Formats: sequence, structure tokens, C-alpha cells
Amino acid sequence: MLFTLTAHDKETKARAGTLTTDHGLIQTPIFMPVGTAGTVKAVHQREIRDDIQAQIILGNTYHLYLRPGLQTLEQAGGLHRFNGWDKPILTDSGGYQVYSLSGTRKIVEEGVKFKSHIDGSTHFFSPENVMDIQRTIGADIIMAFDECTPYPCEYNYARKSMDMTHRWLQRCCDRFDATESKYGYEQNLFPIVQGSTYKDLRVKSAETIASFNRAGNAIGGLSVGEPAEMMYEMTELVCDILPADKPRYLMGVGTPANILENIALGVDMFDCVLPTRNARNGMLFTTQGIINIRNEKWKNDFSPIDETLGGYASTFYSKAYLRHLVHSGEMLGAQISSVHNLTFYLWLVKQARKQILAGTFRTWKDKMVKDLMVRL
Ligand code: PRF
Repeated sequence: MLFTLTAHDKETKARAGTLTTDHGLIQTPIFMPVGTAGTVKAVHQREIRDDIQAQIILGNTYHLYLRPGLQTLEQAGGLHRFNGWDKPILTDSGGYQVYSLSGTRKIVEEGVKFKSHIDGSTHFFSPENVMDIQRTIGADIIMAFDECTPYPCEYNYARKSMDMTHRWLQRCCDRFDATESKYGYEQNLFPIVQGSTYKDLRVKSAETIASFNRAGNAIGGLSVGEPAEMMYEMTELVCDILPADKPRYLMGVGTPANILENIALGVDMFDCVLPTRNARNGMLFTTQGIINIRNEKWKNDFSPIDETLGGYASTFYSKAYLRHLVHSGEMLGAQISSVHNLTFYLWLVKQARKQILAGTFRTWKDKMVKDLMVRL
């Protein structure tokens, strides 16, 4: 997988690059819409491609393994064939979902025993079978099996957990390298830095992860409740150690401000449920600031959702109409809101890239961070 860097910002550590996969190019920095169960919730493939203009979407090993299951995915010829998305896909390893979704779980050296959130049945994930499962799902980028520690986390637990994540990584690599892609295109394995909020652990983890020399690297265990400043401190520390010539992916981040600040620290890839989840609750991110579309304030506001943004959903429908849909519990409300928020997130990273290329990123970023978080 080729990664070429086109520009480095002079005032920050931001970069603009291009990642080449067998399913097409990804221009970084990029935001990846989350399609947990093989669907970006409430959004058609056509909208993801044409309106939102996503370049890569996410899937989750945990969900896809439980439903529809590996037999169906394999018979379909992989997730791309199953859901019709022929551009790049990344799958998370389940190393996070097992902890956040499955009520009862037991973590041992061998792997994690957990109960399905769907029917309570018992399952086991190990570094080896998570590689096999991700081979069957067939994403272009697949993630190592890790443990994401909670915040706050006691030092000794964080250290032991990180060491185990590193041992699991060796097992992931061994299995990955001993197996092949099932559908004829290249897959790439990204390892994940852990270490909670402890600087010495983060340094050790970043050095260890870098030494595996894979096609790209991820930073996990952040945006789990720690203050934003602490997250930025950890990202900066880790980005300075991870190789500069490989893409860096910050997992599960975040707000528009979080994304811009982390781009400034050298992160290239992001994913988060925030734009889609919040859309379903009536919270919209716009170029003017944050809107709660349920508010009385929008009852008779017939202006477009976001004129500046462009894009079909954001310019065709009015705030008053969307508020009506959301109030009436109409499904279209969630659909329009989701397309709008994702259009905004993809617009944001595209602007960031343009500003990096133009050499104006820093001043633009500082202004945007303030403007975008205003509540209207
Ligand atoms: N590990 C994995 N997936 C993740 C995380 C992690 O630490 C996070 C943390 N924000 C989100 N998704 N495997």
C-alpha cells in the first residue's frame, strides 16, 4: 500500500498525502464514516459516494462476525461485494467493541471470551481468529487485536495491558503473514498504540509499534473520557515517534475541533460515530456552528440547513422542515441529518487538506476551532 506525502505544513505538524489501496485512492487527512454493521446507518451507498464523497468507510469485526456471520460474508465474496461499496474499507478488530458492547467478558493471555449483545451466546476472540475473520470480511485495511484501556486506568493495569497488546500484535502479524487475501486484492494490517495517559507507556508503545514496520499505524485508547488537552499531549508524543512516511490513524476521534487539532499534530486518518449518532439525536454540525434541530428556534426557519456547505441534503431541505420530520419521528429526519453531518465532516477534512496545501492551515484551523463549536 503506497503512501505519498504531498505537503507538510510549516507552522504545525499537519501533512497532506495520498494513500493508494487496491480499491482506490484516499486523500489525507481523511474522515472515515462508521458503517458498523456493513451500513453507514440511515445512509444509501449512492449518498455516501456522491453527496458525502467519502473515500473510505469502516466496518466492525465484532458486529459482522455476529451478524450476518462469516459464512454469508464469504459466500458474498467479502464485504465490498455484500454491501456494494467498491471503494476502500477498514475494519476495526473488535478490540474495542468487545469491551464497550459485550456485557460479560473475560480477558486472558489467549484472548477474550465474551457474550453477544444480540442473543447472549458465548464467543471467543483471539489475535489469530480476529485476523482470520478480517480476511473473510476482506477490508483493505484491517486492525490488530488490542485492549483499549478505560479512563482513568491504574498505571500497573495500563502497563500490563499494553504489554499484552504488544504480544497480541506479534501473534496478529504471524497469522496475517501466514495467510492470504481471499478475494484477490491486497489487505494491510495496522497495529495500535496503547498505554493509556502515561507518557512513558505511550513512548514505549509507539516505539514497539513502529518496530513492526507495517503499512500504517494507529493510536488507540484515547477519546475515552480523558480531557482533550491530555489526548492532544498523547497524540503529539506518539506522532513524533511513529514513522513519518506512514499513515497515522487516530481511532474513534472525534468532534470537529478534536479532528483539526489532531491533524495539526500529524494525524492522517479519523473515524467516529459522532456525526451519525448525534444526527439521529437531532444534533447537527454546520459551518455556522452546532444546531439542535429540535429547538423551537427553528420552527419557522425556512433557510437551508447549511448553505455554505453545499451538497444535496444540506441545501435542498430547510431547517423548519427537518425539525418537523425529527419531531414527528419520521425516518427521513434521521436520513437527512446523517447525510448532512457526514457531508460536513468530509467537507471539514477536505478544507483542512486544501489549507495545508496552500500553507494557510494554522490560522484557518485556529479560527475554525472557535467558530465550529459555537452553539446556535
Ligand atoms: N482500539 C480499537 N478500536 C478503537 C479504539 C481502540 O483503542 C478506540 C479508542 N478511542 C476507538 N476504536 N481496536
